[in-house]
Amino acid sequence: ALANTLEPIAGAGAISPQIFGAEAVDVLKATRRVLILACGTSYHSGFTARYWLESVAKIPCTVEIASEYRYRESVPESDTLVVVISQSGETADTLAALKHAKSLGMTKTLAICNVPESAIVRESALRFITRAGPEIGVASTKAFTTQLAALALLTLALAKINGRLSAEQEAGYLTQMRHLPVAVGKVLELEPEIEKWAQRFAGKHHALFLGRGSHWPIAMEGALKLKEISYIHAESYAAGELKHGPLALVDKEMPVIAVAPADELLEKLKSNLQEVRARGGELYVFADAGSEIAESEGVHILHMPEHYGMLSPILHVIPLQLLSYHAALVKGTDVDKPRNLAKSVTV
Ligand code: F1P
Repeated sequence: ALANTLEPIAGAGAISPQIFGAEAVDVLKATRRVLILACGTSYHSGFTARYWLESVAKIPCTVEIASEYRYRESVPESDTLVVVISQSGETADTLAALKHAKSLGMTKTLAICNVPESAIVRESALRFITRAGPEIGVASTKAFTTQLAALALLTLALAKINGRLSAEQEAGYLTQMRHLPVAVGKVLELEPEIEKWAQRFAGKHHALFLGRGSHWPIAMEGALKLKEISYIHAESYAAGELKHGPLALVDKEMPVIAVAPADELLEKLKSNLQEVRARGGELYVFADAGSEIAESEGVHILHMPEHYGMLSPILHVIPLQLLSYHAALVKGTDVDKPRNLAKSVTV
């Protein structure tokens, strides 16, 4: 059954054959909850997947920052699938968190990783190799989008195995997945506009990223990318949290970047954006085709080519990556080798 779900994608080279193995099917069948452990960008892909696992596969999911996990007295739960996510497969904190989970008796482990011969893959019972190709720079970009694709497939596999996916829904999701490269290509065509926006960030020292639902972790990733490669201090918040503190930071010097897909949370997000505008904050909004948000004084809008349903986070992160990249170019920082950061954090 799993092979049937995932086979069309295998043709696109995105999935390791190991996941089709009988062992994987048995593990997924017995999975009642998922614990995701990861650091940095990989943590953000896990955080996005939590929304998918809960809403599509109806499986409870916890996402933990791997560098902290082992310092908590967490209570192990049976039937848990531990998913560790790492671009490099060598991140010491993620490896330690994985070993810690195993020492607590959670031995059903799956690595989502870009490097097949890595410590984290060796330590995991199952592996899903993302095959994004080597990341040239320190900051993860294509590793992130392929992690999301892998996690979407894992969600569909769990949903199907547990009888949560109709044949019609499965066909719909897989069509969307197959169309993803074309959709990504169209998003990349927005680059010249994003480059113009980036010019406005040259003199900025702070930025705020807002999102809601499954796009909150995308806002988090946008803020992380901007920090990592342009050294602009950036924070991200679930948009509803704005009034609980961060609104105090907003003035005309504070650019506010909003991830605004045309989903059921858009109306709520729009009222958060009005709160920002009322304090003079300049808004940069990544909306979808069809999102009714009007451009006005201090409100800049870019429309994504289409709304992409469950997989929308995969598309919405791309303009944020491009914005950070161009902001870094404008500031003259080294986008491939940011100061103080290492490609794999092995200590
Ligand atoms: C985790 C990570 C990256 C970040 C930087 C430092 O790496 O936080 O997300 O871009 O390279 O390490 P990994 O476990 O995904 O390899």
